[in-house]
Amino acid sequence: KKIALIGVPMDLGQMRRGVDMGPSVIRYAGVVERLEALGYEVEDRGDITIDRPGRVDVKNGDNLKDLQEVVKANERLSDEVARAVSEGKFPLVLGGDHSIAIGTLAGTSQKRKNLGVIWYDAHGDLNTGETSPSGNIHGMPLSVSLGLGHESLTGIGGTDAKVKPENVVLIGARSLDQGERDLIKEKGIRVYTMHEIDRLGMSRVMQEAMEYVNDGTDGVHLSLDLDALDPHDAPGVGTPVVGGPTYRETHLAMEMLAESGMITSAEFVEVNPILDVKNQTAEAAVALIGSLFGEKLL
Ligand code: DIR
Ligand code: MN
Ligand code: MN
Ligand code: MN
Repeated sequence: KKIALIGVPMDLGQMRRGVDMGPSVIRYAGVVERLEALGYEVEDRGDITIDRPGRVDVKNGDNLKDLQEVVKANERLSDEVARAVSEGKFPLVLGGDHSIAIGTLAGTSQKRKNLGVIWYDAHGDLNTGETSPSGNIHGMPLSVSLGLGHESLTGIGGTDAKVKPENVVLIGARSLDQGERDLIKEKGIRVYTMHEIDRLGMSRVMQEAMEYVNDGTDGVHLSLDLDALDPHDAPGVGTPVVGGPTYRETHLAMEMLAESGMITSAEFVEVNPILDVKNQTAEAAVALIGSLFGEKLL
């Protein structure tokens, strides 16, 4: 029961400053103590170094903002995650914006060649430079991990695709760009939008989603974007979307994942204290991490 905690103070994948303080405020909200109380040995490896350009939000000719800096940080993160996995530790990555999932998945997939992925997010993060309306790389990490997009991103941790489309499930989606919808259809990616959550309930959705990603895979990664939650429960995010799963529903999802024992790596991203209300979103992240690692009232 060993966890390697890795902070990634990245804010260059999107345009709201402040999400680089995510790892710091999640630690401040007591993540290490919470996990230790559950009996885990937590090795806090500190933060990955982010190169900071003098001017941020600079798009290159391929509609990618701050590409070089995002690539460098994700290469470092990939190495650090791969090291944790090879030492038999559970990598728990704290963001930072969601562009860091590129490095987490690149690192995890060094060992796990048939990785399942649960993408819990209001968004699809399935854009490429060609389809992105924003040029923000935090809207692209899942497509990059599928091997799509700019080669300096898809090449991090090796040129192979890190994840197969049939091993991915999206939960909580309610904002998808046209190119993302097209890609979901083309690849047949499984998506539980808010419609399915409303109709079936979170319990049934999680049951189905877990069966789906556990089938034939050699590990399952949870990528949890705090903007998946309804903004009432997680206001401290850069791109809130109304009408999301509640704090309670998300706890249920984490508790079901804990009971299944299938999760082998995880990341919690997009906590932005500048936009938050009294660290509520960081505290939600820590409480959800507690549930994911088996915390129970009785
Ligand atoms: C939008 C927003 N689809 C984009 N994406 C976000 O910029 O690509 N992902 N916020 O979490
Ligand atoms: Mn999102
Ligand atoms: Mn499968
Ligand atoms: Mn996201």
